[in-house]
Amino acid sequence: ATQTATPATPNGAPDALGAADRAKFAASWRSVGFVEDGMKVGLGTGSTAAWMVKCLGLRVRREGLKIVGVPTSSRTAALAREVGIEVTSLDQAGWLDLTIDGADEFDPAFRLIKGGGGAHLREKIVAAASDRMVVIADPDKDVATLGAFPLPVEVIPFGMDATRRLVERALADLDVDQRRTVFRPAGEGLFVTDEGNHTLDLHLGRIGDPEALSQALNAIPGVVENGLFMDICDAVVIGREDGHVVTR
Ligand code: ABF
Repeated sequence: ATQTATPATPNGAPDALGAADRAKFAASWRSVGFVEDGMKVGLGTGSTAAWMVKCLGLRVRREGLKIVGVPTSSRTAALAREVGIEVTSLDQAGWLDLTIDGADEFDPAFRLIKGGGGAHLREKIVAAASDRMVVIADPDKDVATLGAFPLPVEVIPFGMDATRRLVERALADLDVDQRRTVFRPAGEGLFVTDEGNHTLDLHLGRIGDPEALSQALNAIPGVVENGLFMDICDAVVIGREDGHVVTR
């Protein structure tokens, strides 16, 4: 992929950014180097992915890079349009060359927890419909075992309390020790996803067997999708506060 040298960020020189944004920008700028002319690109959600969308917009405007973006949330769609990226739906695009997205945690096998940003359902559909998925992250998200970050589960509003009981029963059946479940709040009520569902956050401490847990959760009728991503991520780009970037 062709890419010009690290530019001033879309929000000013990298030096003017806070430490966290410097790390996110560094990973994002490196990740958009994977994007080539003519590609259909899945655009993730979250604060790291927002930097990536800005960086990609910069390449579109400066280099005339011709790409089509498929956003994973209404927030990302609005930002992509704002920075000059042509946006379409996954159905229009058909299949994607590459998806770039953030994560809440990743382990050595590139298994992920996603959904802290509330968009893991669309994120998983888009990533699964891509030839490659690249995750952008900071070093704090690099874990030996998943689970310190609460695992998001998207739940249909109809019968949500019964669904929660079934989730808790599944956790008990899997001998998960710590199993506090919380419907994610927002304002006076509950968080509502782009699909009109709620998010049940599972506070588990550690997830010993992500594959078994994912299967058990997705077998519950009111569960739409959980935030464990396995066999989807191909590479992780880790940005540090000093601007150093490692790709695994
Ligand atoms: C998305 O945004 C999510 O799947 C993940 O939950 C979150 C990460 O957010 P941030 O980049 O703000 O830490 O990628």
